[in-house]
Amino acid sequence: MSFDRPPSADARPGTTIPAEPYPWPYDGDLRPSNTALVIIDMQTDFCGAGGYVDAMGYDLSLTRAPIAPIARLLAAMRSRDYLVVHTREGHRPDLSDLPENKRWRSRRIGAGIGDPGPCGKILVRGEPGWEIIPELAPLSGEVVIDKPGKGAFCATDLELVLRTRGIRNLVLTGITTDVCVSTTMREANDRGFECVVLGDACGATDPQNHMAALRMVTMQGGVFGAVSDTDAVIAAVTAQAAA
Ligand code: C5J
Repeated sequence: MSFDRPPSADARPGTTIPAEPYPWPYDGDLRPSNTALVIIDMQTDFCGAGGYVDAMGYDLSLTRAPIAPIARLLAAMRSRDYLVVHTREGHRPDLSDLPENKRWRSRRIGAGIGDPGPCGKILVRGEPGWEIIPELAPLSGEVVIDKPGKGAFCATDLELVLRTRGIRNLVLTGITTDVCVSTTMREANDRGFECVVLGDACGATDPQNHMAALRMVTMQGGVFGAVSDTDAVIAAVTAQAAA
C-alpha cells in the first residue's frame, strides 16, 4: 500500500479530498470555520541538530522531510483563514510535570529529558531546543498548545479551544508520525473530531513505523480517520475558496 498519492476515488473537488479509505471529510463539509490545521511538535528537539532526536542518534533527514510540505500547506491554509494550531512537547523548567517513567527511559539512551544538551535542557520549556523551528514559526495570534505528553489533548486546553471555535475537522501534520501525531489522532478521534493525517507532512525516526502508523489509520474502514497528502488538501482549500 502506498500513501505517496492516495487514489482519487469518488472525491468531490472543493468539498472533499482524495484520501484512504474514503474521501475526506466524509460529508464534504470542509470550511475555514469548521476545519483546523494541526502542526505537531516541529521543534528543534525533534528535527534540529543537537536536539533530542539527534542526541538519540536517529537520522534527522527523516524528521526534517515534512518541513517543506508543511510550509506549503501552512501558507495555503493561513491565507484562507483556517485555524492553525501548533503544538510543542515540553516540560516546566522545574520538571514538576515530568513523570519519572519518561525520564528514566529517555536516560537509558543518553538523551534524558530535562538533562542538559547542545540545545539546552532537553524538552524543557523556554530552552532553544524546545522552540518551533523558524521555517514553521507561529504567527502572532495563532494557537500554540504546550503539552507535557505525547497526545496534544492530554493536560492541555486544546479541546476547549477547538470546541469554542466550532472546529470539527482536523488536518494532522508534524512529527513523529508513530508517536505524537498518532497519539493525538487517536485522542481526537475518541472525542468525535473528523481527522485526516497527511503522509508527506509527517515523519518518523523509522520509515517502517511511519508507514505502519499511516496504515493503522485505514483499518476497519478508517478506524481513526483517513490518510491523504499535502497537495490534495491545498487543491481542496484552493477550490473551496474559489467556489
Ligand atoms: C516523541 C513526538 N517521539 N513528538 N515525541 O517523543 O513524537
